[in-house]
Amino acid sequence: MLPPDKIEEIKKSSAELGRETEFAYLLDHLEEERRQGITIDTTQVFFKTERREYVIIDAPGHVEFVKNMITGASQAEAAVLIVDVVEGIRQQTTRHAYILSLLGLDQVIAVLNKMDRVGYDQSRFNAVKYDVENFLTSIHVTPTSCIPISALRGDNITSRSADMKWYEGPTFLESLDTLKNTPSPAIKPLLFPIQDIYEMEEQRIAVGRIEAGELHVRQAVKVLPSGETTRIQTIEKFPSRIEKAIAGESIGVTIEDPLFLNRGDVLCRPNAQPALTDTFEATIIWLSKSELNESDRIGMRCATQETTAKVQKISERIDSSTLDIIEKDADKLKNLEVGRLLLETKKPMVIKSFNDVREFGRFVFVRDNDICAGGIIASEEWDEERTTHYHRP
Ligand SMILES: Nc1nc2c(ncn2[C@@H]2O[C@H](COP(=O)(O)OP(=O)(O)OP(=O)(O)O)[C@@H](O)[C@H]2O)c(=O)[nH]1
Ligand SMILES: [Mg+2]
Repeated sequence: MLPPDKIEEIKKSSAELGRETEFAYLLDHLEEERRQGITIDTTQVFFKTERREYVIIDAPGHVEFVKNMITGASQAEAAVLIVDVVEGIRQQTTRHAYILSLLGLDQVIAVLNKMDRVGYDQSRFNAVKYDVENFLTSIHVTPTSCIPISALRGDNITSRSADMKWYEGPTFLESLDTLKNTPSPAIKPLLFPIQDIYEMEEQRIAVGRIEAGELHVRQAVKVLPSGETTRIQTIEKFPSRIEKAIAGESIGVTIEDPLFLNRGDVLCRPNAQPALTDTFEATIIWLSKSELNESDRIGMRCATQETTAKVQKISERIDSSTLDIIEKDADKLKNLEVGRLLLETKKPMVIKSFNDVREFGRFVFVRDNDICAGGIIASEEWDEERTTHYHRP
Protein backbone atom coordinates (compact mmCIF):
# COMPACT_ATOMS: atom_id res chain seq x y z
CA MET A 1 0.00 0.00 0.00
CA LEU A 2 3.00 2.32 0.02
CA PRO A 3 2.88 5.09 -2.57
CA PRO A 4 5.82 4.95 -5.03
CA ASP A 5 7.26 8.30 -3.93
CA LYS A 6 7.49 7.04 -0.36
CA ILE A 7 9.48 4.01 -1.50
CA GLU A 8 11.72 6.29 -3.57
CA GLU A 9 12.36 8.48 -0.54
CA ILE A 10 13.28 5.46 1.59
CA LYS A 11 15.66 4.11 -1.09
CA LYS A 12 17.32 7.49 -1.46
CA SER A 13 17.74 8.05 2.27
CA SER A 14 19.12 4.50 2.71
CA ALA A 15 21.63 5.02 -0.11
CA GLU A 16 22.76 8.33 1.37
CA LEU A 17 23.49 6.60 4.67
CA GLY A 18 25.25 3.79 2.83
CA ARG A 19 22.68 1.08 3.61
CA GLU A 20 20.54 -1.34 1.71
CA THR A 21 16.91 -0.25 1.37
CA GLU A 22 15.94 0.15 5.02
CA PHE A 23 12.19 -0.24 5.42
CA ALA A 24 12.68 0.70 9.06
CA TYR A 25 12.88 4.28 7.71
CA LEU A 26 9.21 4.15 6.87
CA LEU A 27 8.51 4.66 10.56
CA ASP A 28 11.72 6.36 11.60
CA HIS A 29 11.46 9.84 10.05
CA LEU A 30 13.85 11.79 12.23
CA GLU A 31 17.36 12.18 10.90
CA GLU A 32 18.71 11.10 14.27
CA GLU A 33 16.60 7.93 14.14
CA ARG A 34 17.87 7.01 10.70
CA ARG A 35 21.48 7.77 11.50
CA GLN A 36 21.46 5.74 14.73
CA GLY A 37 19.08 3.08 13.40
CA ILE A 38 16.71 3.37 16.37
CA THR A 39 13.20 4.68 17.00
CA ILE A 40 12.93 7.68 19.32
CA ASP A 41 9.52 9.19 18.70
CA THR A 42 6.21 7.50 17.99
CA THR A 43 4.85 7.53 14.44
CA GLN A 44 1.46 6.61 13.08
CA VAL A 45 0.78 4.89 9.79
CA PHE A 46 -2.59 4.02 8.37
CA PHE A 47 -3.69 1.12 6.22
CA LYS A 48 -6.71 -1.05 5.71
CA THR A 49 -7.61 -4.63 4.98
CA GLU A 50 -10.90 -5.93 3.67
CA ARG A 51 -12.03 -6.34 7.24
CA ARG A 52 -11.18 -2.98 8.80
CA GLU A 53 -8.98 0.07 9.00
CA TYR A 54 -5.80 0.16 11.06
CA VAL A 55 -3.58 2.74 12.65
CA ILE A 56 -0.16 1.43 13.55
CA ILE A 57 1.52 3.40 16.29
CA ASP A 58 5.21 2.61 16.14
CA ALA A 59 6.91 2.83 19.50
CA PRO A 60 10.59 2.80 20.43
CA GLY A 61 12.23 -0.15 22.16
CA HIS A 62 15.25 1.53 23.68
CA VAL A 63 15.09 2.03 27.43
CA GLU A 64 15.81 5.79 27.18
CA PHE A 65 12.54 6.26 25.34
CA VAL A 66 10.15 4.26 27.50
CA LYS A 67 8.14 7.40 28.06
CA ASN A 68 7.47 7.70 24.33
CA MET A 69 6.60 4.03 24.20
CA ILE A 70 4.01 4.53 26.94
CA THR A 71 2.54 7.52 25.11
CA GLY A 72 2.08 5.35 22.04
CA ALA A 73 0.87 2.27 23.87
CA SER A 74 -1.66 4.17 25.95
CA GLN A 75 -3.58 5.11 22.78
CA ALA A 76 -3.65 1.56 21.43
CA GLU A 77 -6.30 -1.15 21.52
CA ALA A 78 -3.92 -4.00 20.83
CA ALA A 79 -0.18 -4.51 20.72
CA VAL A 80 2.33 -6.29 18.53
CA LEU A 81 5.36 -7.38 20.52
CA ILE A 82 8.35 -7.89 18.25
CA VAL A 83 11.16 -10.13 19.45
CA ASP A 84 14.42 -10.67 17.59
CA VAL A 85 14.63 -14.48 17.25
CA VAL A 86 18.43 -14.29 17.18
CA GLU A 87 18.57 -12.54 20.54
CA GLY A 88 15.52 -14.03 22.26
CA ILE A 89 13.90 -12.33 25.24
CA ARG A 90 15.81 -9.28 26.43
CA GLN A 91 15.21 -6.77 29.18
CA GLN A 92 13.37 -4.47 26.79
CA THR A 93 11.00 -7.30 25.85
CA THR A 94 10.00 -7.98 29.43
CA ARG A 95 9.80 -4.32 30.36
CA HIS A 96 7.62 -3.46 27.38
CA ALA A 97 5.37 -6.45 27.92
CA TYR A 98 4.97 -5.52 31.55
CA ILE A 99 4.03 -1.96 30.60
CA LEU A 100 1.43 -3.37 28.22
CA SER A 101 -0.13 -5.33 31.03
CA LEU A 102 0.13 -2.28 33.27
CA LEU A 103 -1.83 -0.30 30.67
CA GLY A 104 -4.43 -3.05 30.49
CA LEU A 105 -3.59 -3.92 26.88
CA ASP A 106 -4.53 -7.57 26.85
CA GLN A 107 -4.66 -8.22 23.11
CA VAL A 108 -1.11 -8.98 22.11
CA ILE A 109 0.31 -10.57 18.98
CA ALA A 110 3.86 -11.82 19.40
CA VAL A 111 6.06 -11.92 16.31
CA LEU A 112 9.51 -13.48 16.25
CA ASN A 113 11.44 -11.55 13.67
CA LYS A 114 14.62 -12.11 11.63
CA MET A 115 13.88 -15.78 10.92
CA ASP A 116 16.10 -15.35 7.85
CA ARG A 117 19.06 -14.95 10.18
CA VAL A 118 18.51 -18.34 11.82
CA GLY A 119 18.02 -20.18 8.52
CA TYR A 120 14.23 -20.33 9.11
CA ASP A 121 14.97 -22.94 11.76
CA GLN A 122 11.87 -24.38 13.42
CA SER A 123 13.60 -25.48 16.62
CA ARG A 124 15.07 -22.01 17.22
CA PHE A 125 11.60 -20.55 16.72
CA ASN A 126 10.06 -23.05 19.15
CA ALA A 127 12.67 -22.33 21.83
CA VAL A 128 12.08 -18.56 21.72
CA LYS A 129 8.31 -19.03 21.40
CA TYR A 130 8.38 -21.14 24.56
CA ASP A 131 10.19 -18.37 26.44
CA VAL A 132 7.92 -15.61 25.14
CA GLU A 133 4.68 -17.45 25.88
CA ASN A 134 5.85 -18.48 29.33
CA PHE A 135 6.81 -14.97 30.17
CA LEU A 136 3.60 -13.41 28.87
CA THR A 137 1.50 -15.95 30.72
CA SER A 138 3.31 -15.08 33.94
CA ILE A 139 2.04 -11.52 33.62
CA HIS A 140 -1.47 -12.60 32.59
CA VAL A 141 -1.09 -11.62 28.96
CA THR A 142 -2.17 -14.29 26.49
CA PRO A 143 -0.77 -13.69 23.02
CA THR A 144 -3.39 -14.32 20.35
CA SER A 145 -0.66 -15.80 18.17
CA CYS A 146 3.09 -16.19 17.97
CA ILE A 147 4.32 -15.82 14.39
CA PRO A 148 7.72 -16.52 12.82
CA ILE A 149 8.46 -13.72 10.35
CA SER A 150 11.17 -12.01 8.43
CA ALA A 151 10.17 -8.36 8.19
CA LEU A 152 13.04 -7.77 5.81
CA ARG A 153 12.02 -10.43 3.31
CA GLY A 154 8.30 -10.35 3.91
CA ASP A 155 7.93 -13.92 5.19
CA ASN A 156 4.55 -14.59 6.85
CA ILE A 157 3.64 -10.90 6.78
CA THR A 158 0.93 -10.78 4.12
CA SER A 159 1.58 -14.14 2.51
CA ARG A 160 2.83 -17.50 3.63
CA SER A 161 6.57 -18.09 3.71
CA ALA A 162 7.98 -20.60 1.22
CA ASP A 163 10.90 -21.13 3.62
CA MET A 164 8.77 -22.00 6.66
CA LYS A 165 6.43 -24.70 5.40
CA TRP A 166 6.48 -26.14 8.94
CA TYR A 167 4.49 -23.15 10.24
CA GLU A 168 0.75 -23.68 10.16
CA GLY A 169 -0.57 -20.65 12.03
CA PRO A 170 -1.88 -17.36 10.61
CA THR A 171 0.21 -14.80 8.74
CA PHE A 172 0.70 -11.48 10.49
CA LEU A 173 -2.05 -9.81 8.46
CA GLU A 174 -4.49 -12.65 9.12
CA SER A 175 -3.76 -12.42 12.80
CA LEU A 176 -4.43 -8.65 12.83
CA ASP A 177 -7.84 -9.31 11.35
CA THR A 178 -8.73 -11.62 14.24
CA LEU A 179 -8.29 -8.88 16.86
CA LYS A 180 -11.48 -7.86 18.60
CA ASN A 181 -12.81 -4.32 18.60
CA THR A 182 -12.86 -2.69 22.01
CA PRO A 183 -16.52 -2.57 23.09
CA SER A 184 -17.96 0.93 23.05
CA PRO A 185 -18.48 2.35 26.54
CA ALA A 186 -21.74 4.02 25.41
CA ILE A 187 -23.85 1.66 27.51
CA LYS A 188 -22.21 2.91 30.72
CA PRO A 189 -23.45 5.86 32.78
CA LEU A 190 -22.42 9.26 31.42
CA LEU A 191 -18.97 10.69 32.14
CA PHE A 192 -18.18 13.94 30.32
CA PRO A 193 -14.95 15.59 31.49
CA ILE A 194 -14.76 19.26 30.53
CA GLN A 195 -11.64 20.18 28.71
CA ASP A 196 -12.15 23.86 28.06
CA ILE A 197 -14.72 26.65 27.94
CA TYR A 198 -15.23 28.58 24.72
CA GLU A 199 -16.86 31.98 25.01
CA MET A 200 -18.78 32.69 21.82
CA GLU A 201 -21.44 35.33 21.20
CA GLU A 202 -22.36 35.67 24.88
CA GLN A 203 -22.50 31.91 25.23
CA ARG A 204 -20.25 29.71 27.29
CA ILE A 205 -19.70 26.41 25.54
CA ALA A 206 -18.12 23.61 27.57
CA VAL A 207 -16.12 21.33 25.29
CA GLY A 208 -14.64 17.89 25.76
CA ARG A 209 -14.92 14.25 24.78
CA ILE A 210 -17.59 11.99 26.22
CA GLU A 211 -15.70 9.13 27.87
CA ALA A 212 -18.67 6.98 28.83
CA GLY A 213 -22.39 6.87 28.23
CA GLU A 214 -24.47 9.30 26.20
CA LEU A 215 -25.84 12.78 26.39
CA HIS A 216 -28.95 14.33 24.87
CA VAL A 217 -30.56 17.74 24.76
CA ARG A 218 -32.70 18.60 27.83
CA GLN A 219 -31.09 15.81 29.84
CA ALA A 220 -30.52 16.53 33.54
CA VAL A 221 -26.85 16.52 34.52
CA LYS A 222 -24.89 16.89 37.70
CA VAL A 223 -21.61 18.79 37.80
CA LEU A 224 -18.79 17.24 39.81
CA PRO A 225 -17.18 18.03 42.15
CA SER A 226 -19.60 20.92 43.00
CA GLY A 227 -22.71 18.74 42.96
CA GLU A 228 -24.86 21.41 41.22
CA THR A 229 -27.45 20.17 38.76
CA THR A 230 -28.74 21.63 35.50
CA ARG A 231 -29.98 20.54 32.08
CA ILE A 232 -28.27 20.36 28.72
CA GLN A 233 -29.56 23.16 26.50
CA THR A 234 -27.70 22.49 23.26
CA ILE A 235 -25.09 20.07 21.97
CA GLU A 236 -22.70 21.60 19.45
CA LYS A 237 -20.76 19.46 17.07
CA PHE A 238 -19.21 22.21 15.03
CA PRO A 239 -20.45 23.41 12.65
CA SER A 240 -23.85 21.89 13.41
CA ARG A 241 -26.12 21.31 16.38
CA ILE A 242 -27.05 17.75 17.33
CA GLU A 243 -29.66 16.16 19.59
CA LYS A 244 -27.58 13.37 21.05
CA ALA A 245 -23.93 12.36 21.41
CA ILE A 246 -22.27 9.18 22.63
CA ALA A 247 -18.99 8.03 24.15
CA GLY A 248 -16.03 8.81 21.94
CA GLU A 249 -17.51 11.99 20.43
CA SER A 250 -15.90 15.38 20.96
CA ILE A 251 -18.61 17.98 21.48
CA GLY A 252 -19.52 21.27 23.11
CA VAL A 253 -22.53 21.81 25.36
CA THR A 254 -24.44 24.78 26.72
CA ILE A 255 -26.53 24.43 29.88
CA GLU A 256 -29.84 25.93 30.99
CA ASP A 257 -28.69 27.43 34.29
CA PRO A 258 -26.11 30.17 34.80
CA LEU A 259 -23.54 27.90 36.44
CA PHE A 260 -19.86 28.41 35.88
CA LEU A 261 -18.37 25.25 34.44
CA ASN A 262 -14.59 24.89 34.50
CA ARG A 263 -11.91 22.72 32.98
CA GLY A 264 -11.67 19.56 35.04
CA ASP A 265 -15.38 19.45 35.96
CA VAL A 266 -17.11 16.19 35.12
CA LEU A 267 -20.74 15.98 34.02
CA CYS A 268 -22.66 12.85 35.01
CA ARG A 269 -26.26 11.69 35.39
CA PRO A 270 -27.73 12.80 38.74
CA ASN A 271 -29.02 9.29 39.43
CA ALA A 272 -25.83 7.51 38.35
CA GLN A 273 -23.12 9.51 39.98
CA PRO A 274 -19.59 8.09 40.13
CA ALA A 275 -17.88 8.07 43.50
CA LEU A 276 -15.73 11.09 44.33
CA THR A 277 -12.65 10.05 46.20
CA ASP A 278 -9.43 11.51 47.50
CA THR A 279 -7.72 8.31 48.62
CA PHE A 280 -6.97 5.37 46.37
CA GLU A 281 -4.43 2.78 45.36
CA ALA A 282 -2.62 2.95 42.06
CA THR A 283 0.22 1.32 40.20
CA ILE A 284 2.70 3.58 38.47
CA ILE A 285 5.87 3.38 36.47
CA TRP A 286 8.30 6.08 37.57
CA LEU A 287 10.13 7.76 34.68
CA SER A 288 12.46 10.39 36.01
CA LYS A 289 16.10 10.57 36.97
CA SER A 290 15.04 12.25 40.23
CA GLU A 291 13.43 9.95 42.78
CA LEU A 292 9.87 9.78 44.03
CA ASN A 293 9.85 9.75 47.82
CA GLU A 294 7.22 8.80 50.30
CA SER A 295 5.31 11.91 51.46
CA ASP A 296 6.16 13.76 48.22
CA ARG A 297 3.45 15.97 46.78
CA ILE A 298 3.20 15.81 43.03
CA GLY A 299 0.99 17.14 40.24
CA MET A 300 -1.55 14.64 38.96
CA ARG A 301 -3.73 14.67 35.83
CA CYS A 302 -6.56 12.22 35.25
CA ALA A 303 -8.81 12.82 32.23
CA THR A 304 -9.02 16.65 32.41
CA GLN A 305 -8.90 16.77 36.21
CA GLU A 306 -5.77 18.25 37.77
CA THR A 307 -4.73 18.15 41.39
CA THR A 308 -1.85 17.55 43.74
CA ALA A 309 -1.38 14.05 45.09
CA LYS A 310 0.49 13.09 48.21
CA VAL A 311 2.31 9.77 48.25
CA GLN A 312 1.01 8.27 51.49
CA LYS A 313 2.66 4.93 51.07
CA ILE A 314 4.83 3.00 48.63
CA SER A 315 3.63 -0.49 49.43
CA GLU A 316 5.73 -2.20 46.76
CA ARG A 317 8.74 -1.29 44.69
CA ILE A 318 9.02 -3.51 41.62
CA ASP A 319 11.73 -4.04 38.99
CA SER A 320 9.98 -3.33 35.67
CA SER A 321 12.08 -5.77 33.66
CA THR A 322 12.13 -8.80 35.97
CA LEU A 323 8.89 -8.09 37.85
CA ASP A 324 10.66 -8.92 41.09
CA ILE A 325 9.47 -7.07 44.15
CA ILE A 326 12.57 -5.18 45.22
CA GLU A 327 11.13 -3.98 48.48
CA LYS A 328 7.89 -3.79 50.42
CA ASP A 329 6.96 -0.60 52.27
CA ALA A 330 9.64 1.30 50.44
CA ASP A 331 10.51 4.92 51.01
CA LYS A 332 11.36 5.77 47.40
CA LEU A 333 11.06 4.82 43.74
CA LYS A 334 13.87 5.18 41.20
CA ASN A 335 13.81 5.67 37.45
CA LEU A 336 11.95 2.89 35.56
CA GLU A 337 10.74 1.21 38.72
CA VAL A 338 7.13 0.24 39.17
CA GLY A 339 5.42 1.10 42.42
CA ARG A 340 2.16 0.30 44.09
CA LEU A 341 1.14 3.44 45.89
CA LEU A 342 -1.46 4.74 48.24
CA LEU A 343 -2.32 8.27 47.14
CA GLU A 344 -4.23 11.10 48.73
CA THR A 345 -5.34 13.95 46.48
CA LYS A 346 -5.88 17.56 47.47
CA LYS A 347 -9.33 17.69 45.90
CA PRO A 348 -11.86 14.92 45.42
CA MET A 349 -11.56 13.23 42.04
CA VAL A 350 -13.72 11.13 39.76
CA ILE A 351 -11.68 7.95 39.52
CA LYS A 352 -12.68 4.65 37.93
CA SER A 353 -10.84 1.40 37.59
CA PHE A 354 -9.00 1.23 34.30
CA ASN A 355 -11.04 -1.74 33.12
CA ASP A 356 -14.23 0.19 33.66
CA VAL A 357 -13.59 3.57 31.99
CA ARG A 358 -10.08 3.91 30.59
CA GLU A 359 -9.74 7.68 30.65
CA PHE A 360 -10.72 7.83 34.31
CA GLY A 361 -8.58 4.84 35.21
CA ARG A 362 -5.23 6.22 34.16
CA PHE A 363 -3.25 9.29 35.06
CA VAL A 364 0.12 10.96 34.86
CA PHE A 365 2.30 12.62 37.45
CA VAL A 366 3.82 15.97 36.56
CA ARG A 367 6.81 17.58 38.23
CA ASP A 368 8.40 20.82 36.98
CA ASN A 369 6.22 20.68 33.86
CA ASP A 370 7.56 17.27 32.98
CA ILE A 371 5.56 14.05 32.91
CA CYS A 372 7.43 11.74 35.25
CA ALA A 373 5.09 8.80 35.76
CA GLY A 374 2.17 7.02 34.17
CA GLY A 375 -0.21 5.04 36.29
CA ILE A 376 -3.44 3.13 36.40
CA ILE A 377 -6.00 2.77 39.11
CA ALA A 378 -5.67 -0.64 40.66
CA SER A 379 -8.58 -2.77 39.58
CA GLU A 380 -10.03 -5.86 41.21
CA GLU A 381 -7.85 -8.07 39.04
CA TRP A 382 -4.75 -6.14 39.88
CA ASP A 383 -3.67 -8.21 42.84
CA GLU A 384 -0.69 -10.04 44.26
CA GLU A 385 -0.82 -12.53 41.40
CA ARG A 386 0.28 -10.04 38.79
CA THR A 387 3.57 -9.39 40.45
CA THR A 388 4.62 -13.00 40.88
CA HIS A 389 8.22 -13.73 40.13
CA TYR A 390 9.21 -14.66 36.67
CA HIS A 391 11.91 -17.27 36.24
CA ARG A 392 13.11 -18.16 32.79
CA PRO A 393 12.57 -21.83 32.07
N1 LIG B 1 18.03 -9.87 8.70
C1 LIG B 1 16.97 -9.16 9.08
N2 LIG B 1 17.12 -7.91 9.52
C2 LIG B 1 16.02 -7.23 9.90
C3 LIG B 1 14.73 -7.81 9.86
N3 LIG B 1 13.84 -6.92 10.33
C4 LIG B 1 14.53 -5.80 10.64
N4 LIG B 1 15.85 -5.99 10.39
C5 LIG B 1 16.93 -5.01 10.59
O1 LIG B 1 17.08 -4.75 11.97
C6 LIG B 1 17.44 -3.39 12.16
C7 LIG B 1 16.56 -2.71 13.17
O2 LIG B 1 15.26 -2.58 12.63
P1 LIG B 1 14.21 -1.54 13.21
O3 LIG B 1 12.95 -1.70 12.43
O4 LIG B 1 14.82 -0.18 13.31
O5 LIG B 1 14.04 -2.15 14.67
P2 LIG B 1 13.11 -1.61 15.86
O6 LIG B 1 12.63 -2.76 16.62
O7 LIG B 1 12.08 -0.68 15.30
O8 LIG B 1 14.14 -0.82 16.75
P3 LIG B 1 13.77 0.31 17.86
O9 LIG B 1 12.57 1.02 17.36
O10 LIG B 1 14.97 1.19 17.96
O11 LIG B 1 13.51 -0.44 19.11
C8 LIG B 1 17.37 -2.72 10.79
O12 LIG B 1 18.66 -2.60 10.28
C9 LIG B 1 16.53 -3.68 9.99
O13 LIG B 1 16.85 -3.69 8.60
C10 LIG B 1 14.61 -9.17 9.37
O14 LIG B 1 13.54 -9.75 9.29
N5 LIG B 1 15.76 -9.78 9.00
MG1 LIG C 1 11.67 1.15 15.57
